[in-house]
Amino acid sequence: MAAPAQNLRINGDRLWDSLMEMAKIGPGVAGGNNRQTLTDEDAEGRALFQTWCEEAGCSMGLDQMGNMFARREGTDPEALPVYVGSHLDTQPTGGKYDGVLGVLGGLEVIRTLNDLGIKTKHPIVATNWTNEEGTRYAPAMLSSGVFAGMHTQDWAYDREDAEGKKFGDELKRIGWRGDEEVGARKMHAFFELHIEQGPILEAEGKDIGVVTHGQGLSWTQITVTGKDAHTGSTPMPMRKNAGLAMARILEKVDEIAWSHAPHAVGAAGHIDVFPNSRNVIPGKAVFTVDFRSPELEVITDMENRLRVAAEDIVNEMGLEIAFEKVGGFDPVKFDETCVSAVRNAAERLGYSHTDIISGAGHDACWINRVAPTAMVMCPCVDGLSHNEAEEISKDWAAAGADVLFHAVVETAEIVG
Ligand code: HGY
Ligand code: MN
Ligand code: MN
Repeated sequence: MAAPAQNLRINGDRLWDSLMEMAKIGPGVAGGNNRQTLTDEDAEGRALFQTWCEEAGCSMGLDQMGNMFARREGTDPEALPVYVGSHLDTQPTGGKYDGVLGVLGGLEVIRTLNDLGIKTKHPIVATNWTNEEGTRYAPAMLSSGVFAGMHTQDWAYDREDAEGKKFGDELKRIGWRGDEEVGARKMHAFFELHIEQGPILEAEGKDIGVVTHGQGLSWTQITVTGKDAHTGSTPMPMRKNAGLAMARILEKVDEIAWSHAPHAVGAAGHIDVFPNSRNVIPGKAVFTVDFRSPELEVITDMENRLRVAAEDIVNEMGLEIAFEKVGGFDPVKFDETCVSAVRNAAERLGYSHTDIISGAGHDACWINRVAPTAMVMCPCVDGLSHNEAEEISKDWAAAGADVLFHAVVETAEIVG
């Protein structure tokens, strides 16, 4: 396939302006974003994205999980489209670029093709996947997971947030539940641009990460049950302290992850104690253990060792424990042809680049199961993400979008 000419570049100013415009929707309290999935702010961000796509001449599609598809026609309407996108939903203390760069980078590919009057054989579809973050509704990458056949739509619709609101009801409430069957769309390929969310590219002075693999993820929600009691008048030997048991288990999580250094990681980001009153010994603790590794057998080992250690801790303390797997996916190897398109694009454009394994999960990890898929990464400042201080440079954004443009357009086959 003919590659785009080396001098073809996206419009970095326009991309940056769009990022800053989108960042005004669902602002955080410290310069980032709180645009959680299926909130009114999510709906507002979707509407802005749709307006921009329609202004770029795209026809819009919406499926029953709220996944958004903005299609730019190709010269061969029968040719399977090249999809390009990510997610607009953010963490509660999220940054302005996690996910958003990939959605607006996809739109920028279309805008640039329009500017240059370039036709491609395959249509190109800019995409926004619903609920990538998995914060309000576990698991992460929920809707790309339904699209890839990893979850049923009914199961997804029944997922509840902390207030007991169901996913399907909230999707309908915000007015973004479409009619299209989820997963009916077939893809020629899928590309996702994303910030690295880690320190490697910046530390190595590389503009571009050529993502060859994604590490696997395991989320286990643990419920420890003890007994509410007075923190003052209850003698220490009589206590059934679920909070203490959780603390001891979380020490084990850290120890187990370190035992598989340097690549495995482990922590708990979701932690609730009940009744969470200053003078009540916690009778219940609910928390989610997040283990990750590029190797499936390491993930399995960490899960098994944690279960044994946690059961020993609660048995010794006379408490109860329950485990529920609430998310997970195996390590991913992306499509070599698509990965080469990304690497060759970086080379052609003169951007420094290195192969990298994604530490974070992405919609591309599920879409890779149903279509040839690859990712492009750009650095982020101090490797920081899932923090309102998340920051990238305009040049990094433009470089990532340039490489995305070249990989997508080469795969979509320029016609004229
Ligand atoms: O959890 C993840 O890796 C992604 O940011 N949702
Ligand atoms: Mn993301
Ligand atoms: Mn994220």
